[in-house]
Amino acid sequence: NAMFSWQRTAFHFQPEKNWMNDPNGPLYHKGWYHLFYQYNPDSAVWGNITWGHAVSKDLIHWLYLPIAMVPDRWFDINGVWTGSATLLPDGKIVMLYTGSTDKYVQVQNLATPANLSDPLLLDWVKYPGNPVLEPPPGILPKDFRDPTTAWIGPDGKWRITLGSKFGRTGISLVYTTTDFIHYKLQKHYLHAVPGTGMWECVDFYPVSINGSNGLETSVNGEGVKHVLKASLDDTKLDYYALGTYFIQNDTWRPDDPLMDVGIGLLYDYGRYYASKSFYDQKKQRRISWGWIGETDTESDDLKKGWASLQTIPRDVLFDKKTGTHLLQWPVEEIESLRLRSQEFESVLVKPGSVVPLQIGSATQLDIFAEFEIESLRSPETVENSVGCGRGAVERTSFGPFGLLVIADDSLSELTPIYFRLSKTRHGNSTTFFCADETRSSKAPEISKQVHGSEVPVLSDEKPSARILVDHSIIESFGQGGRTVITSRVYPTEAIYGAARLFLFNNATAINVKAKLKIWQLNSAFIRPFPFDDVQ
Ligand code: DQQ
Repeated sequence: NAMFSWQRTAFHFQPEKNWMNDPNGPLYHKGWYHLFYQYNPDSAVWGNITWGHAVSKDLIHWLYLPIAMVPDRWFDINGVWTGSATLLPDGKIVMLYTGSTDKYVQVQNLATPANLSDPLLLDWVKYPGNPVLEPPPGILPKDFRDPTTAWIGPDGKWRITLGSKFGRTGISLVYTTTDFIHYKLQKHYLHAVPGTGMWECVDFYPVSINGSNGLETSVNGEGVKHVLKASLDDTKLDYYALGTYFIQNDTWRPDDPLMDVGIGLLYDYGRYYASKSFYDQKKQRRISWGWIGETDTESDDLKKGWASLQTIPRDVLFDKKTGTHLLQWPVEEIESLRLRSQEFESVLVKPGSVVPLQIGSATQLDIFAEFEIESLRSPETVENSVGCGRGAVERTSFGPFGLLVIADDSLSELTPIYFRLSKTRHGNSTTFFCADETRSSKAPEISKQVHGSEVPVLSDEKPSARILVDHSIIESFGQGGRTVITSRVYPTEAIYGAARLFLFNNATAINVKAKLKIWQLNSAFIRPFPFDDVQ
């Protein structure tokens, strides 16, 4: 189907056709990274959910494999829903996933690879005694899903947690097990936050306070904080918080109650949901994936014949400098796609101006930008305008300034990725990092929003951003990945050779000097596994 074929991406993972949502059970096994995903093999809208499967040597080039699990048993006949992998010390692999039963009850099921010596893990065996977990008393049948990777405590018992709700309070239940067949519900919730509704796709993992590696899921103790992430069904946003895990009673407490799960930080302020992380034992890092949904209509998706993508896998680390944020960064393997680069030392962008960057085609890019700010005058009024504003057209003394991405020559389509500084009456300055989709496409019936959030810019730092551009996806990482925004856009003019990149400064009281390094990125190969070539 050629409709909107330019919206296909060049290096983001997406199936050849039909619907995809959450990333499932990522793991590394015998030289291959495995990604499973919620997949409808029959249509470009959600339904008939199976587990799609793909493998990669480097997290960038992917080979599609046959579907790993289909809804074919009473305990998952209405959907093989989201789940996670656990690698056991003896080399076995345990997959726990949610099944929607013949009665639409959400239960947890166990599956294992038929043949562990198969690097491709092609065949999966569902445990005949499934389900291994049913909703406990007090939990409604449709509020019990998405088991995490298990972690093991000093008592030798494995723990999993999974999301639910109790009234309007979002909760995460904890179970212990030794054999992944029999489970015991713990007395306490791992955590609960009133008013946040149903928690989907809970993720729970340690991060190192001082180290620069990721941590295996069971690591705990000195020098470790724990991240709790919940995907809020009500808002379709992925909230996280940093805190402390108490193994004695399997509870977790946020460092800052005002920045708790569901009310504090987001992994990504744009189009992003249902993320899942895993520990990569090959490179000692924690990698997280997120689902980029569509913002067009279902009928357009049906016409296109496909819907949704996955983000570039991101390295996740604790931000030592702030102590309050995670850092998310595209895995280093993306750099293998870099072709020629161009550098711009100090491009002056005066108030109210737009400066084209002569880089040729601008559809597949890896951009680094750093901005120096020069005050022109002290502003007559100090705007109290904190936030991203109504988009990049709203001018204040200190912003917005940044880049116009996936723009055409006449600027009829463009997506500004920008900073906006707000001086408060006390003279303090806060910085917002934003993406404005409102002029990203001339196509009708597309949800176009202004996304963004505050990003800490420390006294020894300048506002900086890394931006990955891939035809219809813009992943923007502010201040080394403290604040991340994914934009799903649908250009109709700014496509292929017509796509351009510009600098802009819509502030009224500052000059901006931009320093940039921009790489053209090659396409990744993402295609069926070449079984025939091998046999
Ligand atoms: N998607 C799955 C559920 C999960 C939701 C169903 C989140 O398991 O809660 O496709 O997007």
